[in-house]
Amino acid sequence: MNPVAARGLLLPEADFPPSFRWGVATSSYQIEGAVAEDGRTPSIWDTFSRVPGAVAGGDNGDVACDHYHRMPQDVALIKSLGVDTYRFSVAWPRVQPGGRGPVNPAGLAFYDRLTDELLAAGVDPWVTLYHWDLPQELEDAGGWPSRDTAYRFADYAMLVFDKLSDRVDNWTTLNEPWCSAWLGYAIGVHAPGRKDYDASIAAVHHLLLGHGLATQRMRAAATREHTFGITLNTGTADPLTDTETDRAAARRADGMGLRIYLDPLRKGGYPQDMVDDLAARGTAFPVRDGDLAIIATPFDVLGVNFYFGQDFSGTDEQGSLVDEDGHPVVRAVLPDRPRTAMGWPITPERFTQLLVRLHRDYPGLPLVITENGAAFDDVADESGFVTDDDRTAYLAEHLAAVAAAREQGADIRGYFAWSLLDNFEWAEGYAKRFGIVHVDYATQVRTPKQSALWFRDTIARNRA
Ligand code: IFM
Repeated sequence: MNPVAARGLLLPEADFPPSFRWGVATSSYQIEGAVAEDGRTPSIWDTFSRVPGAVAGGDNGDVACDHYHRMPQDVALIKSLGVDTYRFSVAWPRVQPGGRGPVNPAGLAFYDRLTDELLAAGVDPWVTLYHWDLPQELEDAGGWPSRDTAYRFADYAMLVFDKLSDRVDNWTTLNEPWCSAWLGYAIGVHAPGRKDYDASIAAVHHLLLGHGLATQRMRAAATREHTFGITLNTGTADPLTDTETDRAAARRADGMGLRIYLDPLRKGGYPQDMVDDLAARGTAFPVRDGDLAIIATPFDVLGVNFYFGQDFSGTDEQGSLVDEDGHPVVRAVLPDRPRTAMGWPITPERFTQLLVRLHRDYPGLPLVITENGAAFDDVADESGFVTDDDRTAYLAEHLAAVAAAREQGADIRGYFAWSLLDNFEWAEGYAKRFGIVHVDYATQVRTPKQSALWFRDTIARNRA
């Protein structure tokens, strides 16, 4: 019997058609380990995680889930969940050490084996080319704020595409460029840890340019049909109160979080209100002739990563309208809801709101939920099993939210749970567990949690 039903938990049930894609997702640095094997060179996360205080517990990805050595058994685990697709990312410094020059055959061979193993298990591989592990040498040469990195990214993408495109249909260029640009270059809580607002605006543009260049080159080289896309981290930005000040703050948050990515990707240019706001701060996107056409290269699917929605206020806690530098205040206020272990509010109804809005404001773009999930303070029993009612409920409520958005017309074609495994949660280290499969880091034993069994049964019910 379904483990959740057996416990008498009442969860919302959502129905999806047989064509709906069901998957689990991971990323290279978060699970692979083996950071110095087979020619891999350091990424910005290898460097950043050595900075004292940068990562909780002083953790790093040196070993992580040791997936590099345990890949076949992890693929067997994926198969056991009944998913049809596995979304993984490729580590740039493994495939092209240093981020430029020839391919490293030993590094690329890992993804070649992974692809074959997945296909043999009847699981469709979904490749993300960049999930934050920039080769350190490219950061030393300027990183994403440097225009050259966009061209280096397109070259690297082609190395992977040339090898895997005979077997891989689904290609995502970037995962969550907002995190790379904002967390990495503006506020410095992610690698490479820079705090330079102008650099982060340049990074936004060069990430998007890299996406466009890579998409153009992969499509031109394709000898059969592929699905190309980009994944954004999305949320909702509502005004805390119905005042002009709070509405302006929500507009700015939505602009920086979503529209500065989706407008150039789908509408051919940066939103004018954000261009004006940046001009008022004395900065601008470093656009050159032809860039916007490259960025607006058509793509086939938008990957949507959703965790929670937020409200925004245009005043700080003391009531001031401007911050210490004289810029307008944009203060996130978390809705008063139960929270996950990350402190993130649980807001499934805002997921529906977001998906319907994406469908309305960016029409004609199929959506796939490439990440959704939650960290909770799991307690494993002696056998390693975790009865994670909280995570199971989170997944059920968010799947119901996806179904509700589909009923309102949003073209949503699939859903990936984040994450397959407990893993290295960036600045939070290993303390935060997002997996639907528990990992005992001392032994590397994997044990599906209740949520994994529920997800497996939900997929089977929808297929039946
Ligand atoms: O673990 C991350 C992932 O790498 C990117 N999206 C959000 C997840 C949870 O924070």
